Amino acid sequence: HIKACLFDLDGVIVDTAIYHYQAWKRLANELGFDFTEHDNEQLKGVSRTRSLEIILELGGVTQTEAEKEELADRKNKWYVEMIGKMRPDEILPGAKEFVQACRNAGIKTALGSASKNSMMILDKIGMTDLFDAIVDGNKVTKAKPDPEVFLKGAEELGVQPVDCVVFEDAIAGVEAAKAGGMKAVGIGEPAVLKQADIVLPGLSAMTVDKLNEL
Ligand code: G16
Ligand code: MG
Repeated sequence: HIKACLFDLDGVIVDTAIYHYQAWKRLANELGFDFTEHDNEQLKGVSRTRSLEIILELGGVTQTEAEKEELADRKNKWYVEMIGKMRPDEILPGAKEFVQACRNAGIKTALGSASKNSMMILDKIGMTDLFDAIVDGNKVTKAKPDPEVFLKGAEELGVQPVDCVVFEDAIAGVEAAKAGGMKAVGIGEPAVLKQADIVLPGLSAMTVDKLNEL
């Protein structure tokens, strides 16, 4: 019997990938190379530091640790400027409704995101109060596919991993859920999210009844 639902943020609740993309592209262009939307796929669910490393590899650029820190900060300032303008109408279809439906059914809810900016995003879209626990990039040391982010979420909720369902759009995120002993609902393409128990195009296709059929 499912007692908790844990949600990834980018790609499940909102689509911030577009803002990450615009900020990374601006950084790549300043460094003298291009960064395409196709390249951006590799960064989904990946931490800021790792994302920068991937971009520098794509551009064939080497930087010192201090330079990398400055570049990541520069990108983050542009990103924060963009998410500062986010509005509740940017919530992905059905996301708010499903999180609310879980709560109405007595199922606990948590956020499990790699982002260090998740509190700001939740505030801008007006969803902070819909989560019983928020575990994000500020609280974890090991990135997905390590299960840490979701295990911490389950712990904060006081629920066993086996009673949890994770909603994820990234391969690494689905892997993290499975590695933590949880059920995983993939948001996206079945051909991509092969490890997920079921794959849906979005949360508007999800219902509380479906939770116990997993
Ligand atoms: C999100 C995005 C990633 C991003 C990461 C860190 O993860 O999918 O592209 O690199 O957060 O974000 P920030 O730079 O804001 O700390 P998630 O786990 O919500 O999909
Ligand atoms: Mg994601």
